[in-house]
Amino acid sequence: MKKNLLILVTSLLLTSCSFFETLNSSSSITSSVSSSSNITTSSKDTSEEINEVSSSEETSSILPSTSEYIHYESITLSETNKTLIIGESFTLVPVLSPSNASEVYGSWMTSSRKVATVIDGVVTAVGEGTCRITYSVDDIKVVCTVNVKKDSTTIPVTGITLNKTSCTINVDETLELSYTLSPSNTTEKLVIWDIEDDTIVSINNGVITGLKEGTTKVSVSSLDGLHKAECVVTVTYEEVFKDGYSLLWNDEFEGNSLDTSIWGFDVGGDGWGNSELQYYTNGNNIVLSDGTCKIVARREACNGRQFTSTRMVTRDKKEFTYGYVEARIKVPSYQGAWPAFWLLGKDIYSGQPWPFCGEIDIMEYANSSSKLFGTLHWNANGKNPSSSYVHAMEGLTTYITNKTEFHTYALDWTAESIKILCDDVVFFEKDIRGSQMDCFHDDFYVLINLAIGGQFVNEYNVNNIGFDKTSIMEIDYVRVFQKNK
Ligand SMILES: [Ca+2]
Repeated sequence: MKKNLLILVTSLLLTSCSFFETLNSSSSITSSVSSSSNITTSSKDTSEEINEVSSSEETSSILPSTSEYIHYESITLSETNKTLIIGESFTLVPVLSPSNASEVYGSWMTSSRKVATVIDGVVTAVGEGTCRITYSVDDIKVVCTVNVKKDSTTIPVTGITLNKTSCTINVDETLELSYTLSPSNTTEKLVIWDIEDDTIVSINNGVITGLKEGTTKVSVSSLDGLHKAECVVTVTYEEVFKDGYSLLWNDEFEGNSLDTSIWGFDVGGDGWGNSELQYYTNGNNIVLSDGTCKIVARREACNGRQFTSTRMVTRDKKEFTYGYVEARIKVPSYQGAWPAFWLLGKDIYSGQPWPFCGEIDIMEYANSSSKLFGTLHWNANGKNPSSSYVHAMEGLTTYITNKTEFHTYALDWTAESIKILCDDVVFFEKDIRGSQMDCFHDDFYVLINLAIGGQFVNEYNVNNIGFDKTSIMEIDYVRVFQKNK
């Protein structure tokens, strides 16, 4: 790898991810990215419906205990005959006489769940035929006959396929299976998902999640059960491991929301000491899906800024001294992009202002350049805040092909030295045993952010920022190991 030496000791140059502002806790605007949805009905939904039918059938009538109870004389249903088309539903209502009779609690039953289901009076046509919907109170039973027809425009399903016939996922990993019905213009869009062994995977609208090691089958069927496709799912368990080290903490970004026991947010839009253009929201620009965390920057007005983004931090949650810190990250590339993965001394807001607290920049990129920066910042006279302020900075750069693809960015931090790596190759190393570098022997926390514009990228004009609506920085994992003694 090509290396460019960059050694500077200066009082104010390239302040990088350095910040003086206090935390701004003002509320952020609400916005969110909704993940793509489809029109499937999951097996879970379907089975829940059936369970509800069963339980309501077993419900016995209970008379309310009230002194003003007015007993009914007769009960009829709002309809006694109904013709429906498959997929349609309507609500049956018990009609009491006299009309001021007290409410009664009866139970609903269908004579054929293959023709129509009933839940709390809501009748849904599921298959061709005739059935009776019965409402029972005490010894009284009232009936509505339901005829279910196929719509003359019904185009039945003739086949179903899955996008995968086999797949392998890790425990806690998710994967979305999608199905295709044929003909493509079929009017019967409902499907049923099923799992052979639901202790190995779970499924929700086609999204499967590995639960434990093993192999099972996931299937999707047309509603009439005549057409079915299967995928063999193998779940593996791959331990997060580094030889000679123990895992201190990690976040693999599985699931749908950020783990707040690990991450918090720096919120605000004052430029963060670097004339940055974005407003950092309180997590509104974070999306978790498919096992990665996305920081989604948006071109949108917010609290006087024209962009929103996120700076996620482990301050007060995960702070540590020394270790091997690694993240697998994809960064965006355009004029104004400033993605960063870095660490700050934990006392930056409590007695040890920057740069006395120390800063370790593991990854920073500017604009669409492929030049990767790894940099340290500290106070040249040591971390004691009463010593005079002399910003010291030292780092190196290297060139990374395809920064928009995943790379691992890492810090190997011991009592002796700090090494910064990309894809397991050290590109910057610094002995930190000198007394002026005492800040690097104290607790730090992790920050990951996507800044837009500012000093590091030398771009201050919102019109020059090189994305239209959204820009994404994607993080597969963050892992922190400590060397075994
Ligand atoms: Ca992951």
